[in-house]
Amino acid sequence: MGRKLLLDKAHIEGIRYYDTYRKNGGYAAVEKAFKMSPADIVEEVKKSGLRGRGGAGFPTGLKWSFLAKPEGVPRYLVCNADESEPGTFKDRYLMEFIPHLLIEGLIISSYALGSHRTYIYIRGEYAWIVDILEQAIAEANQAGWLGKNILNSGFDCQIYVQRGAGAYICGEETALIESLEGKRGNPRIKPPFPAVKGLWDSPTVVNNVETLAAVVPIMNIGAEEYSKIGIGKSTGTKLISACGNLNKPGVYEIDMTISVEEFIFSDEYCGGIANGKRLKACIPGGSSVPILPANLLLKTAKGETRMMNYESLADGGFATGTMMGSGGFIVLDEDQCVVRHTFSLARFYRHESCGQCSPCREGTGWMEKILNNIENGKGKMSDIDLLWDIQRKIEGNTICPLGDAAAWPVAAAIRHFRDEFEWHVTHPDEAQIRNFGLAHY
Ligand code: L3W
Ligand code: SF4
Repeated sequence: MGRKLLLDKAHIEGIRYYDTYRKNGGYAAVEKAFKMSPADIVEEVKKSGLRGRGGAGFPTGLKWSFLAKPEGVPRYLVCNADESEPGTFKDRYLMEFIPHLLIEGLIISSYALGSHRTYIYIRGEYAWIVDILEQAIAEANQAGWLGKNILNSGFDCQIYVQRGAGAYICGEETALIESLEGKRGNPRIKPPFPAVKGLWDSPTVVNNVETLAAVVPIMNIGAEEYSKIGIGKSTGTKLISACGNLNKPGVYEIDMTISVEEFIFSDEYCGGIANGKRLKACIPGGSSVPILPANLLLKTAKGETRMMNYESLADGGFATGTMMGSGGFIVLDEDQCVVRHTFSLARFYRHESCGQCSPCREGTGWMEKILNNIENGKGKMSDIDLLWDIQRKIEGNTICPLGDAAAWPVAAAIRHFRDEFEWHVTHPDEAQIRNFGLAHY
């Protein structure tokens, strides 16, 4: 049984409410943190090895240490709760069941960064969670954990919740900042990074929900102990939202030392593939990361067992590896059609492209049309090469990572399931495709 640091108390009845949360050790981390200096907390987070849980895996302490501190200019902490990556629903679980963990993490992080006004930017569709968070913030205010002169430290802080309006792109940190400022959520060119010029041109740290919640156990058990959990540069625990053709889809907390095989097949986690089917493929980090066929999913390029951590999932680069991403683990069984699946993702990215850069605006629409043709028996063999060419021209040529996110699933699908694309072209009248790329598991 792996160690739980975030969801260990999520099952306790009433943990959503302040009194129960407090009785079960809640807010002890704030008490501990306010006895330390802000700089020492930043150091502690650096030492813990915590990496951003939103998708990029950027070291959190390092990001915090980049925060500019010009005299007389406010600094902001923004919590990215715009969880919209297909297959990703871990932050929703955390906010819904144990909201005070996030509020506690936000208070500590705000103190460490000197943010007196901290924002939670939440996906618009999570309307009921807004109510849960508002109530938790009101309870924290009532109990004196927020507001003026918290714990007689002289530090004032308030947390505000802002709902998005349903655009995936607002999960990109600079688009989120634009939206928070009341503008259309168009990503900005980086640099300058938000740590230098962010919300209302002030230095700003944007972190994912799970990242900020993880600051609580780091304070409670100390950075040294936290850094010993997990492996290598994948320290601590990670929330994984597992979905698709699984016996037990859901949100799991793992300590990043388990194998992919154990995660999919053991009863402690996903309990194997539903309906006795075979595993065909998996996207382990949200729709933006490369899909892998079962044989490459379970073993790395070096033939080693693939583990559920940042390094092992990426082993071999994009030829044979993928990414941990946001931890949205999407599993496809033998009956699923990769072409159809890729078409569905392409449609999503075309719809969500903000349209600022030509390669993304034009390329996503073009890829969607070609994939629609191939999927519906109107494709040509040359379309497969054309698709490959288009995704290559998008990758690395756009303002924000949505362009890459649209390109990578197409590239990986063609790389690993080209035979399935070809079959669609040569069998235009046949129905659902089956049994391509199956590992003999
Ligand atoms: C200061 C520097 N700050 C980097 C900061 C930067 C950002 C963080 C990581 O995309 C990925 C994306 C999605 N000075 C800095 C610096 N920073 N250098 O570090 O930056 P970056 O650009 O690598 O990542 P990002 O823009 O945050 C995130 C992928 O995640 N993804 C998406 C998941 C979506 C969700 C969701 O819906 N909630 O999680 C999944 O894989 O495609 O590639 O803060 O400012 N020199
Ligand atoms: Fe907009 Fe796409 Fe360019 Fe990102 S890559 S800024 S979503 S057009």
